[in-house]
Amino acid sequence: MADVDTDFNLKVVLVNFKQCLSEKEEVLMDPYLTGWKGLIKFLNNLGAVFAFISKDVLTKVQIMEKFRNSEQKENYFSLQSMVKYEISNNLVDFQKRADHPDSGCRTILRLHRALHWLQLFLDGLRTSQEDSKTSSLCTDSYNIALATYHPWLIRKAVTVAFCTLPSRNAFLETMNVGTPEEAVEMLSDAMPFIGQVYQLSQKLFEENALLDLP
Ligand code: 1PX
Repeated sequence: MADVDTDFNLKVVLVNFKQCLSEKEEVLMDPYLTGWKGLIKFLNNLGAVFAFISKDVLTKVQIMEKFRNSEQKENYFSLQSMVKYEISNNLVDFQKRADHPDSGCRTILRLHRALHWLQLFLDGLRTSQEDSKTSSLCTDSYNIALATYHPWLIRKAVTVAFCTLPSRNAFLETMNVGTPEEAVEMLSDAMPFIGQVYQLSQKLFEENALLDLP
């Protein structure tokens, strides 16, 4: 029987981040969430040791999908409309998680930080030597983008999981876009869009003092 996921590759997933960018320089929610769902599939393929990570991302995507399927869906059309709506209606907990523990803003902030990790990691892979260690690239990016936001236990578990990652070239092949060289080329094409999504979101969160939400 044909594998239903034969056409599923990282290029298809990363295109979603290009589609997030609207003409008005907004970040559109639906392709953002679709991109994350694709990344979850990749994460699941990397082995059971990554299950605790993919479960957390999935929970966050589901929180956002609930907003997109609610009566307020238009307010969650883009990251910009979400921020405007949640702030002007006092739907964000700024000091500690209380009345609105799962606001869209704090949920997207977690994904936004993780997107920074992804950007650094894929850029590291793309520009590294053939004999570079995937686990080191992963750890370096994690230490820059995410580690400060995670407690000790998670940092340890993450470090153990990274050690199970395949070599650089084998990892590039799991992207399912051809040879390692072709994967590197695909990443070079895709990374600017991820960078733009990250920058626009960062600006939005910065301007609205949302970068430290509990
Ligand atoms: C073929 C290449 C594609 C690779 C795709 C990989 C996609 C990985 C996406 C990782 C997303 C991680 C989201 C983390 C969100 C987060 O920070 N959550 C924590 C805080 O949330 P809370 O609601 O409690 O405030 C939460 O506590 C975290 C739980 C689990 C640990 C998260 C570790 C993140 C490590 C990121 C590296 C992923 C390794 C991928 C290997 C290639």
